Formats: sequence, C-alpha cells, structure tokens
Amino acid sequence: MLMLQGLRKAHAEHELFMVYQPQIDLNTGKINGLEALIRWKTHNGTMIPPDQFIPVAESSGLIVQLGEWIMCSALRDLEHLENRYALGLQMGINISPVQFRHPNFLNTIKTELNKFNLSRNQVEFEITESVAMMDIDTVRATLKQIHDLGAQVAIDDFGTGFSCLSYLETLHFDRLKIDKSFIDKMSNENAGTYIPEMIINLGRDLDMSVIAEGVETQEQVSRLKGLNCFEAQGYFFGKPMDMKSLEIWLDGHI
Ligand code: G
Ligand code: G
Ligand code: MN
Ligand code: NA
Repeated sequence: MLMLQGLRKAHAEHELFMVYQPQIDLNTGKINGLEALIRWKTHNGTMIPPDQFIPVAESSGLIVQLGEWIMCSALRDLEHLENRYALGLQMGINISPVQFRHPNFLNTIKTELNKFNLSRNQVEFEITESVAMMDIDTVRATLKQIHDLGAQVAIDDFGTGFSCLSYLETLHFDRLKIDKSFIDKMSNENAGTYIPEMIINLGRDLDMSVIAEGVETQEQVSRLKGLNCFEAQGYFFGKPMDMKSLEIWLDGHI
C-alpha cells in the first residue's frame, strides 16, 4: 500500500498516538516541560518512524489536518496532566514548515488554544531553523501573532541550518534548542563544547532561553551546567513516553 493511503487509514483507525519527552531544569533536577512527538504503530505491531511518514504527510498536504490533530492531542493531554499534577509544565509542539506557511495556521492555533483550560504561555511551538529563516517579514508577522495569543516559539535543531545571525537578532524567539548532533560531541573532548557554548552565549545575549537536546550522559549534563545551560532533554532523563508510561514516570519523579 502506498505510504499516503496507509497514513490516512492509520489516522482514521487510531494507529497514531503521541508520546512526550520530559524536559528538565538542571538547577532543580525537576521536570518543567514536555516535547510532543508523534508515533505510528500499525495494528500488526510495526512501528513506522516519523522520519518516514512526516515527509509524506508534508508533500501531500495531509500534515495540515494531522497537525491539528497533533496540537489538539498534545493540549488535551497537557490539560489532563495539569488537572492531575498541577506542575505548570510547558508543552513543545513540532510544527512542519507546511503548517507554518498555511494561511489558516493562526486560526488553528487559536481554535485549539480555546478548547482547553491552559495558561497560554505553557504552549511552545517548535519550528526549525530553516523555516525561521524563510521570509523575514512573514516570519516576523507570524511570530508576533503567536505572541499576541500568549504562546511561545522555539527554534528546533538549532545550529544545523545556516541561520543568518543578523536576522535572528531582529526576530523574537523565546528559546533555542541546541541540536543533538552538537551535544553528542560534548561527550569526551573539550573541543566539542565550542558550538554549544556559542549558542548558549547567543541565547543569553538575545534574551532567549536555551535547551540542550539528546542528552545521554552525566558528563554532558556537567559540561552544560559549566556553560550556564540549565535546561535539557534526552534519554539520560527520559525517553519519549506514551501517556500511561509518562504518568508512571511522573509518579516516581515528583
Ligand atoms: O521522535 P523522533 O526522533 O523519532 O522524531 C523524528 C523526527 O520526526 C523529529 O525530528 C521531528 O522532526 C519529526 N516529528 C516527530 N513528531 C512530530 C510531530 O508531532 N510533528 C512534526 N511536524 N514533526 C514531528
Ligand atoms: O523534533 P526533533 O527533531 O528535535 O526530534 C527529536 C528526536 O530526538 C525525537 O525523535 C526523539 O525521539 C529523539 N531523541 C530525544 N532524546 C534523544 C536522545 O537522548 N538520544 C537519541 N538518540 N535520540 C533522542
Ligand atoms: Mn523538536
Ligand atoms: Na531537534
């Protein structure tokens, strides 16, 4: 079956679900946020990775509808977690470039935010560096509208694109997410800290917070703290978990 047909069917037949990865405040060691990530498990148990089906959803336009479902699911789950734990967690939601450019994007955000009893600054949209650098006027206008709604915006996979730093200075993002590829290099040699250090300093100078992605070792945590980066996510703290596993994890961590 074609991937696109399979994906439409998966969506209709509830084979898609969301998982959530904890984000940790390195000063307190406590969770302060989650990143929402989509998963596809077919009825016969096969996992199809998002790297394979997201591009298909993007090129077909299905991502627009799927993106609404992702937003709605993540916000509903966050509301549920707030009712149960009241931790004031942030929720990071990945936004495809196709969604970001879609004329109805802001209406969708508005509609979804209005469905749930959440503080809007708990909601953070993640866009990649390449989208962030797309067309400066459009990006600036969209960012302003998202901020006017009270939500936040992060740049995902930061450092892997070719950000024009002078553009970055004129756009207001709330957070930079240091790409895992740079964190991987922080494991042993000191040389591996130059890029993270530069990004952390950039964040401080531009008044954006900075989170490290893909943290897997205590060594990386120590180095990040040494560089004044106090937020991280990665397998060292917790893998992306479905709601049931996340609640068990939270019961043990708070
Ligand atoms: O969770 P995992 O590492 O398998 O995700 C791989 C990639 O798939 C991520 O880097 C991200 O770009 C994409 N992805 C995962 N979940 C979502 C989602 O909910 N929306 C969008 N647009 N992309 C996602
Ligand atoms: O949206 P983004 O491109 O940042 O996607 C993050 C991806 O990285 C997700 O697919 C998630 O499953 C994965 N991930 C998160 N933490 C770790 C980690 O510590 N190690 C590895 N290998 N992958 C991770
Ligand atoms: Mn992300
Ligand atoms: Na990333």
